[in-house]
Amino acid sequence: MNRKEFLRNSVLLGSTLAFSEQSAFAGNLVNNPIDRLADEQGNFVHQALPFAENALEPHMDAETVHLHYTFHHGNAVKAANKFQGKIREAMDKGEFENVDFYTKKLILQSSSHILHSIFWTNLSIQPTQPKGELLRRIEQQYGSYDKMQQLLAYLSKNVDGNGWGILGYQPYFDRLTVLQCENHEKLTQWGVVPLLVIDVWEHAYYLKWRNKRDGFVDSLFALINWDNVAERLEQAVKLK
Ligand code: MN3
Repeated sequence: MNRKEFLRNSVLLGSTLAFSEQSAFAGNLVNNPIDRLADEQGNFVHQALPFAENALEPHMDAETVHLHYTFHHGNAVKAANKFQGKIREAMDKGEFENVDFYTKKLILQSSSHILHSIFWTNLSIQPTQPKGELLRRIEQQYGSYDKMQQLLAYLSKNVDGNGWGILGYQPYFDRLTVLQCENHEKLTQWGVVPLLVIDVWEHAYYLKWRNKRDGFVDSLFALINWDNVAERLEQAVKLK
């Protein structure tokens, strides 16, 4: 989905969903055509969901989407802004120990914000298939789409505790990479741009799937917006 389509869909959804961020979102776009995670002053922004909260039923229930988007993601945005303010205050006072303390807190919350923002746009009411350059790279590196999907599913299901499975692009090596992330920021790799992220924190599935993380991960592949993943790859390749 390009920026115009995303905006148009947001406007269409606006009549049925109350997005307090919507006007701010439309009014403060920066250059990245997919994401707007911060405004021009550097404040973190909780951009609108690209679909209605019940749109992903039955794979993902509306209550889970509501709680996940509004509180888990939303609170990460609030916390990131709070910690960023604390860092600015501490910098003004020259209190570097406090800068260090709040920077670590900011990294966790801003990483949550980044991954959740990507996560929502990775999901779609209309299932699509990987094609073009994305599919070519997947087949070249992993042998087939099925094999890559199996690897991504395996890593996602087997995260220790809370975390994410991630298909990313590594611009330094011009290669795709499949990573397992603990919490929101651990086990990552310098430079990798996330293309497709799978949230396996319990809040992402527990209401519907209970303890069956494997079932949730397998089910999620029916919702992947591969056009969004392909668009992310197209942007990321420009960084090489
Ligand atoms: Mn989450």
